[in-house]
Amino acid sequence: MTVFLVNPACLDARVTDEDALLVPMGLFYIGALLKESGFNVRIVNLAVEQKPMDRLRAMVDAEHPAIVGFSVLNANRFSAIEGAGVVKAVDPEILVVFGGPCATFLWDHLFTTCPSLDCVVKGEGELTFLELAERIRHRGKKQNPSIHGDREIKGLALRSGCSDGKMDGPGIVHTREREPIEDLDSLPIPGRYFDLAHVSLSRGCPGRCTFCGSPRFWPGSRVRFHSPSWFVEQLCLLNQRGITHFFVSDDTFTMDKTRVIEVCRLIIEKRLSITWVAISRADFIDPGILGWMRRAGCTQISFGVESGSAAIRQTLGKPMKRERIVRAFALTASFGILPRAYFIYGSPGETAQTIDESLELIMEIRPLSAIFYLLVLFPGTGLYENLVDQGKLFDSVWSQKIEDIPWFEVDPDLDFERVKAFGHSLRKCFYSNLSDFAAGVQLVDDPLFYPLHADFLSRLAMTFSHGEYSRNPWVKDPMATAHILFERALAYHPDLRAFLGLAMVFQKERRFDRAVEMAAQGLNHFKSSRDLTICMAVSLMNLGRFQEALGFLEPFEQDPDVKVYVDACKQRIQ
Ligand code: B12
Ligand code: SF4
Repeated sequence: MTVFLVNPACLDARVTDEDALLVPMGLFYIGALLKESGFNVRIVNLAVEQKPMDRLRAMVDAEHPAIVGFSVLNANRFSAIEGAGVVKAVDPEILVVFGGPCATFLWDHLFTTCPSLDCVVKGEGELTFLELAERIRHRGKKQNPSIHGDREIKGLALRSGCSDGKMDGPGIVHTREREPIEDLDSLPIPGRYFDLAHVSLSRGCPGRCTFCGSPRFWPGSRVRFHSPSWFVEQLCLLNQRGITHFFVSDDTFTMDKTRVIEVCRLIIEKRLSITWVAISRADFIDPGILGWMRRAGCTQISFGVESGSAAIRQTLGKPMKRERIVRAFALTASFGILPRAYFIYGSPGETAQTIDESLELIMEIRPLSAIFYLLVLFPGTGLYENLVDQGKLFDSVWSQKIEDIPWFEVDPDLDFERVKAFGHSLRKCFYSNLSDFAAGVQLVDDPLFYPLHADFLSRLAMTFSHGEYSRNPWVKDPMATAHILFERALAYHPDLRAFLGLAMVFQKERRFDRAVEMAAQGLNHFKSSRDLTICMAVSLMNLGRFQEALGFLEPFEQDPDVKVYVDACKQRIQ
């Protein structure tokens, strides 16, 4: 029996944001469990299709799945609704299921607006969906969508007449609530069946942030974990298939220090050559854990700072002490892990004064990366539910073609122009001071970390010389910053990226003699580096030293990229 698991497309086109095109991790978890139970599973990513509905129609027509499950966020709900219609138009007997945060909190609205929707899986989806699929496998498609059986399937909302259960609203019944999966390790490893780079060690968060859907989606303050060995086994499997960089997507990865250190110990013991980034909170960071994380390949930790105003942090449900935030950023950077700050603006109570406080905090924490989000509302968050309770907002608002609701639209004290100006001043402050933050970063003086410091500084330098920061007009003299950082890197340890980067900076400055010197120093350490060799040859060519350049290029003559240079040298020598 075939099951389709679909990632619908977001409403707004995202030209540069590849994140929004990714299949959510939960679909891989569900897919792995179904595969292990003998189902034929197809992951369908509509977000990357030019004509998503045509593609879906063609696939359903060709493969006739028994069930099509859509992973629904608020941003992609219209694509899910349209997709459901497409599926039913091909074959009305196919069971259409919605799951994910939007389906969990907005099931009522979705049943009303999507006649093709048969049932909603609320919350954690693996076991509910598996039982549903098994029921259909045993009873056949014809009897669906009656989920009737000897045993009720917990965790569902479905149209009446489909099952016994508790009636809620016109024609919708709910089965009993499903208990959380106690042993997350009992789930098959998604990486055994699929290629994915987003992984997680836990489910849930002890936080209570009022703008975040996580606390109500993964209810209870109790966080559940995979064991370190399960987690690292998945990394190994994925790494064997060529994935070398991971996004650890736990809400607060460093919550259980002992477990995280064990994860790091296993990564180091297995000599996994990977890099990874994680998300944490300033109150779950200390030098012990950072040292382990850095040695195990962690290159960046993101912290939700949210605001420089203590009052706004309180309103947003994150009453974190300022000193803790400052300390977490300094500590993280000192271990050569890039500290990234998430700020939110346009919050309840936001004024020019609170924005000034955020600007001051930016100057104090000196983040090396920052993302500034406009506060938006989603169902299931404290802020949204309060407004609904007060009768100021209704779920019917989601009939409009919007991905989310900016807070300023419901706040008489704010308006678009003011909020836009707030965002502008935050971004300007960060980017125009970034060169100073980066050049002045203070690192722990421990020889064990010197090679890692060189790696960190040269990566950071690259973002100024060739990456994101090199193109940002607010960033002051990015090349000079790159130069300082590459030199600092080499003062710690011979680092291939730093030699190459510095040689390329000299090339850009047309100081080819210095570029040759730098490439030569690099080649002393990294003799077989193709990139350094090419850099050396190109610098020599610019100095008119074609014969020497040819000497460097000849070992790589077969490489089509190199052949151009070889031919050019030969021409000039003749
Ligand atoms: C990591 C993450 C991302 C990663 C996702 C990487 C990946 N490949 O998974 C990235 C950075 C790409 C991302 C992007 C976005 N995200 Co995000 N993300 C998260 C985060 C922090 C964790 C998600 C996660 O992996 N959880 C663990 C897995 C196991 O859970 P899951 O994927 O939700 O799946 C489970 C259930 O939801 C359910 N389920 C899910 N789908 C389905 C489908 C079926 C058929 C069934 C039966 C069940 C089911 O069962 C699954 C297994 O138990 C959550 C917050 C949170 N803690 O949940 C926000 C969150 C999901 N993201 C959110 C948002 C807004 C976005 C963006 C729209 C942001 C943007 N403006 O672009 C984009 C949209 C991306 C897209 N594909 O459409 C919101 C969604 C709010 C809402 N109600 O819609 C959340 C809840 C955060 C918040 N603000 O509260 N995100
Ligand atoms: S924002 Fe982060 S810390 Fe706050 S509740 Fe959500 S996941 Fe937890």
